[in-house]
Amino acid sequence: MSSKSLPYSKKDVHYDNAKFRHRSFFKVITQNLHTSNVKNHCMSCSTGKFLLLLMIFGVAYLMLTHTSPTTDGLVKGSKNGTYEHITSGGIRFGNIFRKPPRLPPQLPPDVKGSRGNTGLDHRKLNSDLKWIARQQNVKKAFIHAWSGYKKYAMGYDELMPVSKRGVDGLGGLGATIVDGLDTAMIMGADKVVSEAGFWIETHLSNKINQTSQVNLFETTIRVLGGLLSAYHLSSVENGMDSTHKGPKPVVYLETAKNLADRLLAGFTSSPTAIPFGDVVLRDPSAHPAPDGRSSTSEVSSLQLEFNYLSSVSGDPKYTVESMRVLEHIKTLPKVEGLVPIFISPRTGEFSGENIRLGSRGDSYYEYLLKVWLQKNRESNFTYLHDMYEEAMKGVRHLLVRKSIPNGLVFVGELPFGADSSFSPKMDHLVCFLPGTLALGATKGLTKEEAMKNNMLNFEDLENLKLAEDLAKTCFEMYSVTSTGLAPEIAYFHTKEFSEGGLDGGNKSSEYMNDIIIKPADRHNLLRPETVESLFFLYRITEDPKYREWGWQIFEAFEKYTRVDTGGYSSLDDVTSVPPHKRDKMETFFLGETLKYLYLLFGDSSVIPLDKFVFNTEAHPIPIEGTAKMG
Ligand code: DMJ
Repeated sequence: MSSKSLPYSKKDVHYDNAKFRHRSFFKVITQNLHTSNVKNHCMSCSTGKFLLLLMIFGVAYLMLTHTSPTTDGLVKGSKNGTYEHITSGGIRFGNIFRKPPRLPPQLPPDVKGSRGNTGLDHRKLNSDLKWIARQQNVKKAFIHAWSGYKKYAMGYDELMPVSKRGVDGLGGLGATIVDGLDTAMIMGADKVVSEAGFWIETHLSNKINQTSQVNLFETTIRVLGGLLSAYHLSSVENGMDSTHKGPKPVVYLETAKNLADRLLAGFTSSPTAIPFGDVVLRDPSAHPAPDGRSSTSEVSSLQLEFNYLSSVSGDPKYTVESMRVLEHIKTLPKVEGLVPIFISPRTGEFSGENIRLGSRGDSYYEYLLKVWLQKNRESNFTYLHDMYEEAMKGVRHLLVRKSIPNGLVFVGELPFGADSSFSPKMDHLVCFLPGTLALGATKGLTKEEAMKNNMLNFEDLENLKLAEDLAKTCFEMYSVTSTGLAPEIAYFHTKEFSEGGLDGGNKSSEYMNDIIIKPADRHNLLRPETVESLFFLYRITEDPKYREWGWQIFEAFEKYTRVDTGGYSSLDDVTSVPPHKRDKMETFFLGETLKYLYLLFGDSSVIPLDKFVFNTEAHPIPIEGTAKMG
C-alpha cells in the first residue's frame, strides 16, 4: 500500500479536479515517489501526456543540476531498491519513468520559472525535493529498525539490538510487529507490511489465547490500536489500494476482537467504572496493579480504540464499558480541571494529590480532546471538551512558568496538590502537550484556515500560543545536550530552584543555564512526544521551522542511537559523547517516532487531521462521519 491511496485524504478529493487546480510541485513529486500502481496509470497515459511529462521533468532536472550542488539530507538509495534514489542535485531519471505521477497536463504556476521569479521557484523546488529526500531517509531508518528486529527478535515484543536478541517486555504479543505495521503501510514499505501481516495472521491469535498477564493500557494502545489502524488502512472499502500486501483486513479485525473481548475483563471484573490495570488474557480475568491503584492516564486512554471497535464490529459493548470511565471521572472533584495521577478501581476515587502532565497523567488530557473529536464533536460528548478546556485553563494558571535567565516556557508539577509547592520538573512525556493544544485550538484545520473563518476564540488563541512556546522548549531540551537528544526528565532554573553544574553539555546552546539535567534523568528511550508535537504544529501553523527542528532530532537519532547490525537503541546518558547504548528498541520508535517524522516531512494531505485522530500510540483512527468507518 502506498500513501497515495490513504483514505479520504484531501489529495484524493482534489485529484478529481486536478486539471483546473494549482498543484504544488511537492505534491506532484510526492505522488511520483509514492505511487505504487504506476503501471496502470502509465497504461492510461496518452502519448501527448507522456511527452509533456518528459518535458516537465527535463526542465526540473536542468533547474536542479544548475542550482543545487548540495546533497544535504539526500538519500543515496538502498540495495533492495525500496528507497528513491536522489543524487546530488536531481532525481534519477530511471525512477521518474518507473513511477509516473498522476499529473495535471501542465506545470503548476509556481514551478514554471517564468516572469522573473525564477530564483524563488528554484528555492521552492529545492526545498520540496529536500523534504522528499529527508522523508525517504526516515523510511530507510524504519526499514533498518525493522531489519534488526526481524533478524534477532521476530515474534518477541522488543529488540535488544546490541545483544542481538528479543525480549518480551509487554506480555509477549509481538508488540513491535503490531505497533509498527501501520507505519509501514503509511510509508509504503510493502515488504514489511507483508512480513508483519503474515506473522499476525499465523501467530497472534494463538499468542493472545495463551498469554497470561498484560497491562490493559499498553496492550490497548499498542496492540489493539495497531490492529485497528491496520484494519482501516488496508480496507479497500475505505478507499485503500486493492494491491496492499499482507492478509485480508478482516484478519486484523477478528484478531482485534479476540483481544478486546479478553481485555474487557479489566472493566467487567472491577466493582467500579474504573478498570483494573492487569488482565490475564488466557482466562480471561483481571486484577488491580500490585499497589491497588490504576494510573489516571491509563484508565482514561482506552476509549478511542474501544469506540472504533464498536463502530466497525457493530457491537456496542466496547464503547459502553470504556466510556463509563470518562463519564465517571466527569463526576469526580478536580483542581481547576486537573486530576491526580492515581485512581482506585476499588473506590472509584482519585488517590493522592500528585498532579502532573507527565507519566501517569499525560494522555488523560489528550483523550478528553481526541474522543470528543473522534465523536465528531457531537453534543452528547461536549462534556469532554468542557473538561479539556477547563483543564487547559488550569494548566496555564497553575503549571506554566518561565525559566531564567532566558524565559523558556515550561509545564511543572504539583507533587502534593495545588496548595503546596511547585516543582519545575518536566518529563519528556509532557512534550505531547504542544501538539494536543494546537489540535484542540484549530480542530485539525490550519491556523490560517481557522483564522480566516473566525474559528479561534480566546481560549484557542491562548492554547495555540502556549503550544508554540512549549514546542520550542521541547526542542531546546534536545539541542541543549551534547548528543542533541533530550533527557527523560528536565528541570528548569527558576527564582526558587537552581542547581549548578548540571547542564546538558552543549556549550553553544543559549539555554545552558535554563535547563538542568540530573544524573538519574539523562537517559533517552527514543520517545516520540517532541516530534509528535512538531508534526502537529507544522501541519497547523505551516511554519517550516518545525520541520527543521524535526530533521535535527532525526539526525541525532541516526548519529547516536543507530546500531549498525540492525535496529536503534535507547541511551543511558544524552549528555556524554559517545553515549552508552541501553540495548533496547522500544516499540514506539517504529509505531510513533518514525511515523511522526515521516509525516512531518511529507504531504499534509496524508492522514489529514480533520479526518483522523491519532491514538496515544500514533495509530490513526477515523473521525466518525468524516472517514468511512468500515
Ligand atoms: C507511548 O507508549 C505512548 O505515547 C504513551 O502515551 C506514552 N508513552 C509512550 C511513548 O513515550
